[in-house]
Amino acid sequence: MAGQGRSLYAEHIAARQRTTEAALAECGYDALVLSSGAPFTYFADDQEPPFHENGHFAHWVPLRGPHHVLVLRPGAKPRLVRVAPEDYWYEQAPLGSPFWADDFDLQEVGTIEAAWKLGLDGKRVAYIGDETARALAAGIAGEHHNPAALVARLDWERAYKSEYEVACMDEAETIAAWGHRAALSAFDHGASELEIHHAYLAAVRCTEAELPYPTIIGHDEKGAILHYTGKRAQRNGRVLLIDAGARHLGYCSDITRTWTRKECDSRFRALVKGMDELQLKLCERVVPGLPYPDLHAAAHVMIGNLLHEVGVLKIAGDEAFDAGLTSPFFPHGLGHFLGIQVHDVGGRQKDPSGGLLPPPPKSPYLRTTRKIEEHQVFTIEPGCYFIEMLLRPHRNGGKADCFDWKLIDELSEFGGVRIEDNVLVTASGHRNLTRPHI
Ligand SMILES: [Mn+2]
Repeated sequence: MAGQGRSLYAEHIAARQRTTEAALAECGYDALVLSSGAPFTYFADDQEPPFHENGHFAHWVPLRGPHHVLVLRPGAKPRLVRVAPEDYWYEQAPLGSPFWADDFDLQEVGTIEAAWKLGLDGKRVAYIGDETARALAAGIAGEHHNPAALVARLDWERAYKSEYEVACMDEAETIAAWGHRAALSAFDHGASELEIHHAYLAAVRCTEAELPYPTIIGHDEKGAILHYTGKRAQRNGRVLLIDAGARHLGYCSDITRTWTRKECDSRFRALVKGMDELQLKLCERVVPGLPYPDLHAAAHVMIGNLLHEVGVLKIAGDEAFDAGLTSPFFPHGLGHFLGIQVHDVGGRQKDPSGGLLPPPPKSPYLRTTRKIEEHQVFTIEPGCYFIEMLLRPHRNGGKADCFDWKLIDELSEFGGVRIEDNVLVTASGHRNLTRPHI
């Protein structure tokens, strides 16, 4: 990252310093220690899941790997201690000259113990991370580990993306789009779920463990399983629902597309086309000041209207939503914050001090209840699925004649449709980060 990117990063670090200093002052601390985290093993095993750095640490610096320590104090350059042990089991690549190095008082040590020589005696210090035993040994009392009031303030700030972060996310969109285009091409040629997955990985040029989340690649009826991670070998699906992202410098993209081949039922194809159109209309409604749950409610009505047009529902969208008849088709939230974590922090916060806004009772899975504001990045991902478990209670319910059950049974073999873009909130609306690419 050179030139303009370099100055964007300097601005990002200056903003982190400013917001951290304010949060420390409000919570009565003199310093904050963050560590990148410790790997862990499965029960009774010596194998580890892929390591993810502590998000609070990753918010400052894209330094990969466990056990690094960052010490933040008001008015002082952040001190970053990189743990680089002599080791022949794992690669210990030299750091080189990363673009971020000048923004830290950077030190390299050979042991984890050396990284925890903090030099903060007599200060009121908070620690955020999972290496609490080391923090305790370094003199930070347990009551100052992950203090809720401080974590809430930092989570709140993470919702407002700096220009550096948006540039990282733009790149993550570009990379994921390579994968989505390769997946579409493979699907058009009749590839299996497993082959499409491999085509995706080859195109994004990373391992599966480096993706922000496991790919969801479902043909036909499997598209109705919201987190389907099976990878079947059968070829020639008629529908492909693919939900897959990428990472750049720790920042995620999260994109879903639903594609059909000519063998797919024309009524299901109308559902896919209608979902694509209404997804864009929902993006157009994004504006600072709007509570995200209002957008979620609008999605229910629009999806209800689409189901009405296709003939699945015999009543209009607003009536269907009021009667709870859109939820069996759209049983998840419209979207979530996106950033270092694919389901990023802070989406249900009412304010910086930690108050929460619960989701509406009809939509318990909605992850974003916060008011929409400039610089937020979130997903807009309306969907519609034929999920027998959710439809069954309605087959003999009081509103059973509001549904065309014959049509539902005919369309069920095509699974479901979801269209997901990532959007940045601007001063007057939004910028769609995904559509320029796929
Ligand atoms: Mn998503």
